[in-house]
Amino acid sequence: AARKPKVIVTRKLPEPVEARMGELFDAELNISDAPMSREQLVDAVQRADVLAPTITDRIDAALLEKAGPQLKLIANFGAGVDHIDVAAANARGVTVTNTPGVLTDDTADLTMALIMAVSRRIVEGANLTQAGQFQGWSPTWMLGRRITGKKLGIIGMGRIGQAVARRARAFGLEIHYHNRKPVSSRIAQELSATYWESLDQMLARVDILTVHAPHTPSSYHLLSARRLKLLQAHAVVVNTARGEIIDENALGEMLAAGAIAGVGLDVFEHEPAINPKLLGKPNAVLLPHQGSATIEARVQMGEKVIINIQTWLDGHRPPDRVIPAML
Ligand code: 8YV
Repeated sequence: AARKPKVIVTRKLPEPVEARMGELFDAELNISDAPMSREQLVDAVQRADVLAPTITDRIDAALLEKAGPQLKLIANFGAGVDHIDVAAANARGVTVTNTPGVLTDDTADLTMALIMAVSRRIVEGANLTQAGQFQGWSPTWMLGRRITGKKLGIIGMGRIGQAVARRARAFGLEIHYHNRKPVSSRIAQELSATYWESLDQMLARVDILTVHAPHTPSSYHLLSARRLKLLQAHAVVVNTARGEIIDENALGEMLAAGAIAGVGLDVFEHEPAINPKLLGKPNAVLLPHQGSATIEARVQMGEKVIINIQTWLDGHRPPDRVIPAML
């Protein structure tokens, strides 16, 4: 029988995924789950036929320079590939794949949870109740803002943006979106969605803003200090995409100044570090990058990694190949 390909997996994955990888490949698993150091990553790309990294691995051109000629596939565990220099990989004949689709609904659910948590002050209320500070109801106490009837602005109308729009429609929100191009008229009609070619114009009109774009050189600080200032003072900003899309410092300053009503963030500019300006604020609901953190999504992400590797081994084009033109 042919030699099994060496697949190096950089982080601990769900047990059934690791078991299947062990059957199919010469799999080197990360039992400790500690993120790989740069040295470990260099060693991995020198020995692996296939690398299965995650967001905690920086696969840049300098690392790829050090890769051995046997490295042919980077099968990322995750949808976003901003930690991988896809162009540099492709230039060396290394294919890159990701895991889209299987985390769409979970990320959209968490987005709705953040919209509700911030608008209705859920975390603040839960914390004070846990702390024994519910000392009697009052008509004017703990008032949040209604969700029904408000204008939701979506930046990035791909799979996740559309899944958020569908959920938001059921909550009576009005859908506005900014994207490189409008969605098909069928989808626009289904969602009663208004397209804004000008992000600036959309920002000035929405009550809730949510980000669902990939992080690329052109989306870095797309929400700059100047653009954030276009938001209304009662606006809520939610981000479950990538922290780098928002100028986090500017966002923190606006929050401190009361220039926006609140933020719900699952992602940060310098994860796992949190900008101190965002800490200790009751109107900032912060989560540790939990968008796709469900048992189901993690198993399906692993299955997608396996299918991409297997398809590539069989000599076919992997289903989730990422090409720079998509980014
Ligand atoms: C993961 C994500 O937690 O898929 C993505 O882009 O951000 C999350 O699903 C992580 O990136 C896995 O590598």
